[in-house]
Amino acid sequence: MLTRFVHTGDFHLGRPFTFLQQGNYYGKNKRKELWKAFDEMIAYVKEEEVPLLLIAGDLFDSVNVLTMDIKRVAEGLASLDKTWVVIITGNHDYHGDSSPYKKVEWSSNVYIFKEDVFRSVYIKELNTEIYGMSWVKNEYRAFPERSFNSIKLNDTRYNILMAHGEVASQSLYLPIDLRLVEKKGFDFIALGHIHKPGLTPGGIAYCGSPVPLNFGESGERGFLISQVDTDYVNQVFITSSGFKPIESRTYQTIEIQLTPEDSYQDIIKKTIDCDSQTNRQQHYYRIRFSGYINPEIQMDWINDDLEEAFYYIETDTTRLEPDIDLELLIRENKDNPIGQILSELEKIEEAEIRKKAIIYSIEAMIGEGVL
Ligand SMILES: [Mn+2]
Repeated sequence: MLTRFVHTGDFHLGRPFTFLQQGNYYGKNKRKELWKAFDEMIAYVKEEEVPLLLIAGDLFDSVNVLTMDIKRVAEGLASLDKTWVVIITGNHDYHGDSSPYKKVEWSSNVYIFKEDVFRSVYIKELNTEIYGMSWVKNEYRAFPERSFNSIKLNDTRYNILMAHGEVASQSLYLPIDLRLVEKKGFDFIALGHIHKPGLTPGGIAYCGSPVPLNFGESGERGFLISQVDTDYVNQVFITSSGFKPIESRTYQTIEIQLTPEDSYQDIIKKTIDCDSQTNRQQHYYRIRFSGYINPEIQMDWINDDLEEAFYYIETDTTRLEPDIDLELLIRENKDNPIGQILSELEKIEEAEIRKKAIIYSIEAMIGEGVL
């Protein structure tokens, strides 16, 4: 009887994180963090004696990951002597000629789907049948509908579907039609590929990436744990799923509004005040400045001046505009070359280009001490 199972995937193990700063100090930390999350997931499954672990694709970041990394995973899974592990491959670790799954030996508790049509594996002691499709190349513009339609579920078993793709009508990454897969009557649908975790009341789930991989991946991360109860009267299974968070450094994008009254020190203070000291020393921050700034202030060194206050910081000043009264400037300079340049630039028709041209010239003139 199946009592509980864990659904995870999209670990992207072996990803060579590159950060230009500080001799790739961040990349090394990120790599360690990914392995720590994998080890935590394994430790949870082991301690809780979870009988089934589903890995829904992109366990590895590419087909070129180091063999030592693949062995590390194989050893981790082999240590789960009370757990069946079922794996499908994704677009990153597809099962082609150089498949990472061909490079090492897998223990007998691990089952890997190796075809790009739906097959199933029945685990008798859990009365559970798992249907899955793996990637064997790096692009699927269509769902393997014919093999899916030929699936005939045995209702006395707990039935799981595993697929790695995108819920969309068109995609290069295996488009999945939810209505089609829902109709079949699976007890749980374990999806991979989309890194944002999501769970519907009908038991369709994206487990998400257990560790966020970039600034696009905000919000809580972890894996899904489901509890299965059997309603013997009505002969149905009742699945309740929840999210088990894994702690890791998160990505924070913060907008900071500046005004022309802000001095350089005010800007530094405003930025540091965006979060607590503990958080700033823990997470990744992308600070986006916007609004109007005193044109005397140069933002070229802002990142350097803030880096000690943050574990990681990057700053974006492209939305900032210098606070300049253009009409006044043209009027005051109407009899000299500065005024002539500005009124020439004013004739540019495209508004966005006109604005940029005027701002850059004024900044250059301030920089040269002409203004
Ligand atoms: Mn993927």
